[in-house]
Amino acid sequence: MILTKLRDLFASLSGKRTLTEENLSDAVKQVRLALLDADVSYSVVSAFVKKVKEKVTGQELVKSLTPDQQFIKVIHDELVELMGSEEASLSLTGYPSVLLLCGLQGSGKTTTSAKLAAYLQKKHPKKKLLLAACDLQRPAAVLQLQTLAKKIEVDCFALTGETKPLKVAKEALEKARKEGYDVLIVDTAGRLHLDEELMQELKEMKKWLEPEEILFVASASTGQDAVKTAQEFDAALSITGSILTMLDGSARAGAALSITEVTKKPLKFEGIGEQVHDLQLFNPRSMADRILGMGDVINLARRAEEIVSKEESEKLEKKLRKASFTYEDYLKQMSMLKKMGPLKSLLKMLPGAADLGNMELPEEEFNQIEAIILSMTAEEREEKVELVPSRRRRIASGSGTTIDAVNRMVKDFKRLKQLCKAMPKNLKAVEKQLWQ
Ligand SMILES: Nc1nc2c(ncn2[C@@H]2O[C@H](COP(=O)(O)OP(=O)(O)OP(=O)(O)O)[C@@H](O)[C@H]2O)c(=O)[nH]1
Ligand SMILES: [Mg+2]
Repeated sequence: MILTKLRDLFASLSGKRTLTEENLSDAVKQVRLALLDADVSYSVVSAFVKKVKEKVTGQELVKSLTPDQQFIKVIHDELVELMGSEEASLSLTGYPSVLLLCGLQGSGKTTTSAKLAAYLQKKHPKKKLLLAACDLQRPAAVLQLQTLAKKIEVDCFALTGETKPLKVAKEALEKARKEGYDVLIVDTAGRLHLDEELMQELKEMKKWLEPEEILFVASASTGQDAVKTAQEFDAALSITGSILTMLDGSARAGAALSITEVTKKPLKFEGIGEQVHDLQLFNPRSMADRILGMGDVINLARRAEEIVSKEESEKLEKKLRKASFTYEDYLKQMSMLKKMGPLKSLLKMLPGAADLGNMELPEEEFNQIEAIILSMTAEEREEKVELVPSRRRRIASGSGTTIDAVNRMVKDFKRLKQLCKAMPKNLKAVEKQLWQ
């Protein structure tokens, strides 16, 4: 990880009061490599490194920061600034507000259209939403959107047999106006390459729909191509923002930097899975953390907050710190995690998540854990008595599981307890490192 490398590099600098051209060049080289490795486009990396260098050279050190901390802070701040500093929200002032999604084939437009509807449904439950299926290029595209719409119970407008997307768009807008829909989300056809004819079609749609938001959807795996594609979509349509999908995959997050740098438009959302609720506001600070390799603490906290009331999570945190975390709490934690979606994607966001590799639990195992804990007596759940073999046997038969399963659960519980105890310290260390 870039942080470790930098720390090694600067270990020799302790005692020095300023960062100079000389002691910087190696560090800058590391940053350049790390960004290229994260798939940030070459031109963006060069511009970025130049800016960091200017900012840092000769800078008087803040007393409380060591040179490496200072340097990392500058990089972090620059990354955040480049990606827009603040979270950007959607503009929704029209009657209706039209959101037009565009992007290359397979970038996630259709899924994201439905995800946006699900997001707005949750955020603005009073708003009436309409999806419009304007991808007539791919035979199954209309059905795909209709199926997703049905799943989240949002209306979807489609015209069977129609071949002109503009016609569908016009009629959808008419319906939205007539029937008092607040938001119209328009899914469009994908482009394999930047294709003039299809781009023209989008331009026409833009003219008719006068969208409040034109959102360029790109997959995080786009890598180096992201710059060119984003540039062309922006040049043709003057996009209002972007959405980065597939951030849950193995792709590096570099496209986020490239896209914001070339379009100068905010990244508004990020897609983090295939399910309709796997969409969250793009947070520049959290993405900078991720690029620097610190785990995605902010997003984890936010998703957890959505489900657990603040009070409850504070209580839980206190318990974790004091190690008075019981089986009862474990069960609560498990069911919260279950609600939060795939455990794996959550655990990946934690700093030091590699240690948690074996903690991945499939759905049936959740149920098994639940059954086991529910078969324990109150005293057992609070760890007031030792779980001797005879107790474990009783629990196994009471929960319809096996002694092995009970043993495994106990072991996992103890392990989680230990990890959780260490976690707040991790978080503090990260904070300290950056902000002191
Ligand atoms: N893992 C993951 N998969 C995603 C995400 N967003 C979309 N997908 C998947 O990516 C595939 C393509 O998504 P679509 O929404 O069909 O993409 P599209 O841009 O509409 O594709 P075309 O209409 O063919 O241009 C689907 O299998 C989606 O389930 C994401 O954030 N994470
Ligand atoms: Mg599609």
